[in-house]
Amino acid sequence: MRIDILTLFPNMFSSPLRESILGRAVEKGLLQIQTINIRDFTLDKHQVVDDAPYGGGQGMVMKVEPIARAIESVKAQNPSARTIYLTPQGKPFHQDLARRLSTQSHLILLCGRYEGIDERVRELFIDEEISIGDYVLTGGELAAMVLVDAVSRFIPGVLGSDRSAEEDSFFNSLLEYPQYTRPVEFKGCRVPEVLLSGNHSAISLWRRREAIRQTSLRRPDLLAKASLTDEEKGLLEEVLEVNQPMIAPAYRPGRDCGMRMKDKNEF
Ligand code: 4FV
Repeated sequence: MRIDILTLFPNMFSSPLRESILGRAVEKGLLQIQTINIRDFTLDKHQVVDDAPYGGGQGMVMKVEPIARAIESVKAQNPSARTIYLTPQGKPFHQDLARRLSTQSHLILLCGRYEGIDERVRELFIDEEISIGDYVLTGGELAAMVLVDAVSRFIPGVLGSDRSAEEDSFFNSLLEYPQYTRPVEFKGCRVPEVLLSGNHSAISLWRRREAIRQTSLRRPDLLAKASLTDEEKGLLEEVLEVNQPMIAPAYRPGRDCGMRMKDKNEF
């Protein structure tokens, strides 16, 4: 996959795209990432990329011409590249969207700054608008990195031979089951016996039940859109009987093992 990132701060991408899994994916040629400085597409000696908003108001707006030239320079090489603008006004980013974008061969990511971009960029060049969350960043760069990371995990070979992004959280809209590794006991907290049993069908049943339990406790909204098997529906019934009124331990770091009773006005 090729990804061209249009930004006023290309250096922000140097280390995140050089480290660890993404860095290796670039080395292995599974990912070609190029940062393009929008300022290089200004024609004036002061390289102006922003201006005051027509109609008044606070802040500055990114000018249409440098962005247009930058996008056209990439589209000249590959007219079928898909242009995405990272913005709070975009559709919410999620795992299925990441999986869909991973099937594209060439993405252009536009990172906004200041109050945003001239609306004509949207009208003339943007194929899709994506938001990583309902909060305002100083720029679209971090959002672009989040998207590159989540999408890259679906590219075969990026996660390494034995791993595929298909097993992750949100696979089938369920959160992941609890993970444990050595030591078998820590501060009186012991690894669940079933995981030490070597009984793989019992382990996989425990993991499916725990994935459903964690999802029902932390993200019941996800359960609503999960397509559960009949067996999973049975597990959910069980879990719902047991759960009330317990909550997940993760909300109580450093307390004793296992579940605790919920204080009514906790949340
Ligand atoms: C954002 C988001 C985001 C808005 C103003 C950049 C900033 C500034 N992008 N998901 N949330 N962008 O906050 O994607 O131009």
